[in-house]
Amino acid sequence: MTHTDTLQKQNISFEDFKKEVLNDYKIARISRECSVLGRREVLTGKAKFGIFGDGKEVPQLALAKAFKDGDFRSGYYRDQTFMMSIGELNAQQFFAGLYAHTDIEIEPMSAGRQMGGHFATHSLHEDGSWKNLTQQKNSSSDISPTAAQMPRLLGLAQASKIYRNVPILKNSPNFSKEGNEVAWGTIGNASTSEGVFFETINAAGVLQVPMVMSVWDDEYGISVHAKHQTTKESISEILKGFQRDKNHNGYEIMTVNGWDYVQLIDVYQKAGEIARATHVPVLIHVQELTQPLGHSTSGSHERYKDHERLQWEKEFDCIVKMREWILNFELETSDGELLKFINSEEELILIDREAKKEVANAKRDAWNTYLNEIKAERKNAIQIIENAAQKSSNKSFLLKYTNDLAALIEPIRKDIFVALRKSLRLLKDEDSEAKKELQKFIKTYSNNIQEKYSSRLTSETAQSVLKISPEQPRYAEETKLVDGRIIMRDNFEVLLNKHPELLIFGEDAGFIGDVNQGLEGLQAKFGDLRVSDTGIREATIIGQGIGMAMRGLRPIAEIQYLDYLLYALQIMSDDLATLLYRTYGKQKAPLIIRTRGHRLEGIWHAGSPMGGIINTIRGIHVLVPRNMTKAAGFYNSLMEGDEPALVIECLNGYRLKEEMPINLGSFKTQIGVIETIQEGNDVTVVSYGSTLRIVEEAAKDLTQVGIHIEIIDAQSLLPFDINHETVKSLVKTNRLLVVDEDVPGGASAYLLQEILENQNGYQYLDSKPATLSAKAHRPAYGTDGDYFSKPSAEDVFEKVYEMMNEVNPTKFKSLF
Ligand SMILES: Cc1ncc(C[n+]2csc(CCOP(=O)(O)OP(=O)(O)O)c2C)c(N)n1
Ligand SMILES: [Mg+2]
Repeated sequence: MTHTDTLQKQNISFEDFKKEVLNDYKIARISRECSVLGRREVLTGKAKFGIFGDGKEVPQLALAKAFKDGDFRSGYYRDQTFMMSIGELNAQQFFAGLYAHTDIEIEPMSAGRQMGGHFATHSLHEDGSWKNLTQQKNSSSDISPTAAQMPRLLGLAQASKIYRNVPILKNSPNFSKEGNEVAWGTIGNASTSEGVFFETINAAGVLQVPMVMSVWDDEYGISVHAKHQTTKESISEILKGFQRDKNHNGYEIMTVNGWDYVQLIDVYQKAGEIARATHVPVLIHVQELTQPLGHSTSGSHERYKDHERLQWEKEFDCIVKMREWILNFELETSDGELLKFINSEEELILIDREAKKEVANAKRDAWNTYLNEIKAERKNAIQIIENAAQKSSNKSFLLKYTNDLAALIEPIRKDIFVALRKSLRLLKDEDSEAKKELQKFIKTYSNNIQEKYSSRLTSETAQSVLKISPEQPRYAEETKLVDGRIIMRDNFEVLLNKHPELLIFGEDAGFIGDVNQGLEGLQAKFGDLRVSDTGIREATIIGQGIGMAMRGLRPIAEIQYLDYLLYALQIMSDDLATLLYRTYGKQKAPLIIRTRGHRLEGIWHAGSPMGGIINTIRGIHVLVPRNMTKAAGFYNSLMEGDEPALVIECLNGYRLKEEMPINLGSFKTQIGVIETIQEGNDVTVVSYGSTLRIVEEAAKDLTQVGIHIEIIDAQSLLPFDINHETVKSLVKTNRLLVVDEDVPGGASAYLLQEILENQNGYQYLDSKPATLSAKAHRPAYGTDGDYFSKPSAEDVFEKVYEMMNEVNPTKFKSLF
């Protein structure tokens, strides 16, 4: 393409084009200078770690030009130039991120929670409500695991398809203008080796969604060359089969050199147009990129790149090339005038100098702002300790703490807290007003500061699911008993009518209405975009859900069986569970994950790995309803809130009879609240899900021998019993047994910690607290396999009986 074409295409005058080019050059220089100085800040100890965008600047300028309001990025740590180019990151903020400044106004990417290079924009107001995402350029918050940005990217792109094609959603002014938004992905060449990359590429090709995927190819993944990463050493080469043709949908695949500013602009414009207009996904393989400063601050690339490669990288550095292009640019107009961007190199040297100066100033300002805040806190702390020292017998020791603290040139909060807390220890045997002041100061300061590091794991807004008022299911006078799945189905139908933005999808969820027919007939009623089948690809089913939820939709992503959640667990753990936390509440994805488990037979059908799940997804609510009415009530609650949750239905409950409520879609099961389903005085038995039926069976047999257990349904594992009701049962029974089907020390250990430690249940116990779980191995197949692998009613009976035998051996004679 010629330069005249570029001008004509963009319909701009030469003067405007020149301005844009020089402005782009300056952004690239600023970005590079940030990388250079950023690296130095880490090497001199002011920041912990640095990973920068050097060598990838020019393609990002082109990407930014094609990126429109309403669009979304899902990318990785190299994209600082793009963020600067769309106006969402300046040099001072860049350094604030590097220093981990904890103020979201100053460090807008994550309030210091993420290491630098992890970018985000703000989708939410302070109260958690949505901003108008169509009026801003959006970047979903980056995460570190390579390729983990991919599943979410699929959902971000799919949202446009939904907004364009679901008539009832056509008018969604906060989120879409007729589905014209493109989701732009970026990934490093080596990260394309990850499974989720290929899974996402395939799924986007199937779904035909407006996703433009850029691969920044610098031939390396840290030290490992492309020959160890990618077949044929080329991702565009091996993805050729995805190219669309006359007869098949597919991708548009483009390749371009990362130092070729003009070609890049052209390629990105084209890619944007195709994806935006037709929703055809595009892959752009951006080749011949470099890493002038090496991979990150933890090493040097001279160790693994040979002289020739290093030499080539110098020559083909994209900024060097862009500079050459600007210098050599000449355009002759039709009347013979010679147009140039600059008259002499001096002009570029001036820009280089300005960029250097601006970045140096920004770095200094960011550091001072960061440090002054901490110095002010230090000043207060020193004052308080000095006051306490005045009348203390340990005065000299205390003043040593303050002197040492005052002497630190670059104090951090840890230094201040260590001094404060050690000072208090020195005062433990003394009594003074100043000591009380110190105690008070530590408490208040600690509360204020801990908030910066630990708040917003779950919603703290008015839409928190914990604030939703409960509503009991109501029944007609003439009760109607139906299969549990009918309650689910009819409740989902009401929800789909009530919430136009609700979508349900998963393997077999569409046409047949899920394997247990809880969605029977709903695709026919609501269309195949709102109730849909997906491929067998759990990680990207969750990714669809995350991305769509980040754009205002309310997806319910179905994972067919609990055991197969493991394929999705990484994305749930790394992305969904951390989203609100890692953005300091500036992005959310209220995704509901629906699955079914418990009481199945076999190694991969146990349906019980609860400990593993709850310990990896803190930040997502985990709900374990014992029947379908409870489950439906959870969905009704979750739809009123704005938080992600995992709901595990009982696989053996779909055909069990339950009474049909009349207030479908509105009765609500409270989240974080237990239910006592049988009262008793002897032992408190806590369980959840299908195991409760076994406990109930054992309870009947125990009654026969004069033992009355109190049965508590946990219902909600994350959070568990926020009102601390369980301990009240212990006050009565003084004995505790937790039963589940997980491995020993799994979710049962979690419940023990909650009850004994958090609720102080230990003080009411007269017997050793106990758990009854499955064996450590996964359950063997068949009924006997199940009986000898998981707790049975007999096991529960004997365990409880044994506890009572210890209490009263004459009344409850030993069984063995
Ligand atoms: C799942 C996972 N494995 C390993 C790492 C460590 N790691 C960070 S970056 C990186 C190399 C990525 O190379 P590439 O995708 O080519 O991106 P580049 O850094 O070259 O731009 C590795 C192995 C990680 N972050 N996540
Ligand atoms: Mg690479």
